[in-house]
Amino acid sequence: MPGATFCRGQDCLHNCQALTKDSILSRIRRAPEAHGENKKCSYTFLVPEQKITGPICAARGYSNDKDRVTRMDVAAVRDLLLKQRREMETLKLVVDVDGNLVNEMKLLRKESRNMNSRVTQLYMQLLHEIIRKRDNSLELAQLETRILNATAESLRLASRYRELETKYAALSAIVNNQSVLIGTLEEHCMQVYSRRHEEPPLGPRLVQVVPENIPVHVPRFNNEIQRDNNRGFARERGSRSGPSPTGSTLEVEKPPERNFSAEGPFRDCLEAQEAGHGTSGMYLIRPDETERPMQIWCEQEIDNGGWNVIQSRRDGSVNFFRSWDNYKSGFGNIDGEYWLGLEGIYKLGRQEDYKLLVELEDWMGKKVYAQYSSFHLEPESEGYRLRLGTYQGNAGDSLTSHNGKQFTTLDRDKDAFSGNCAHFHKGGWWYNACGQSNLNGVWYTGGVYRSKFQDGIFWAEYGGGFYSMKSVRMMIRTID
Ligand SMILES: [Ca+2]
Repeated sequence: MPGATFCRGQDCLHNCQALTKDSILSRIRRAPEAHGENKKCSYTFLVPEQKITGPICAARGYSNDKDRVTRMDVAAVRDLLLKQRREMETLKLVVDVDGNLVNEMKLLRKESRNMNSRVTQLYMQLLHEIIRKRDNSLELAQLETRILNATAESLRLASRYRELETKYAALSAIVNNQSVLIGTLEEHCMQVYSRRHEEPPLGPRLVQVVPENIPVHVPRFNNEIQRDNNRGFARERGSRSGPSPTGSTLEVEKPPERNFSAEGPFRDCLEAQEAGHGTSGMYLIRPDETERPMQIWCEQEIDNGGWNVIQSRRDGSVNFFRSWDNYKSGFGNIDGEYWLGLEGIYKLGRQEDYKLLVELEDWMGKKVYAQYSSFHLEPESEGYRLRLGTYQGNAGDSLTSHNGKQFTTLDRDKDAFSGNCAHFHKGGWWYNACGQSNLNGVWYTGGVYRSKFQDGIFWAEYGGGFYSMKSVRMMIRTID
């Protein structure tokens, strides 16, 4: 077609789509001038000015050629539609991608919020921990202060305790010295008195310390022991409490059969044990060559049993400041405090080889003992002289210095002291001049005692002369 614009394929479409109908027509009209006769165009298309929004129908018989829709127009429109569809798809893809991005964004925001919340929580926890640690450190500091204070206090108390101990030792030494001094002065006084009057000095004032009901004269040996009829087995019916009346002789009645074995009396507690009596208690014994049986407490439950208890102190219920005859025959309550009697101990001790056990208990409840490998007494004609073997134990040896000494009482002075040791120690014992032990002394409460004389129940190696033991037992047993 002469004077028309020529193009091919997509380039043609591209170049021509923006042209208006008038411009195209004008170009068509101007074309022959520009290009000459030999130019050809394979397609001719007209684009209406209005925007194409729907299908375009190319009606045959279109009245105006200028307005007629050609195949080219349709193809161009199709291409345009295709291109728009592609663009729409591209846009849809872009929208989809954007939607995913939005979702991801939402998720990220949510995670961010969660993270913020978690961070806040952790921060609060951290603050709490910091505060708690500060509180703990404060408490620790307070505790350390308290410990330091307590330590200082205990050190102060320990120091004070040492001071008191030192003072106590000094005071004890003073008391001991004073006691010795008093003894010396009394001796000196008696010597002066003796020189002036050339007659024996008066004895200690016995009336003040010896109860009136102590027998003055006991014609012959008997088992003059107080009995408490309130308690226990092997108790005699109708027996008295308290010391025997002066000059009376108490017949030892055999207890009811139900309390004692019919096999008794025994030679000693070991024989009773061997006869099947394994319980500690009161038994009747009759040592060899003895006319009358006597009561004794048998300790069958310590150290294999078979122990004959010859002396017992535990509550101060019996007065031990007594005469020779009392000490010879014995006194007290078999199930309480008592002294078996020198004659009984002598007769018991000569029938076998015996050993001695001294059991001591202080006021803190601590028990200690002193054991001697052998023990017996010489007869009355020898003043019941003490014969001891070697010591072993944990109480200390406070009896060996009395070994070989005769027995001294208030009314029979056989000690090595110029005065009467029984007067100072208020008991009966194998005094030397005077003693390292005084187990028949005065029963004081509480241990350390205050007295003009050293007259408590003391065992010098355990507590010294001014500590009175709470309980004491002396017992003898056949040597195995
Ligand atoms: Ca003397």
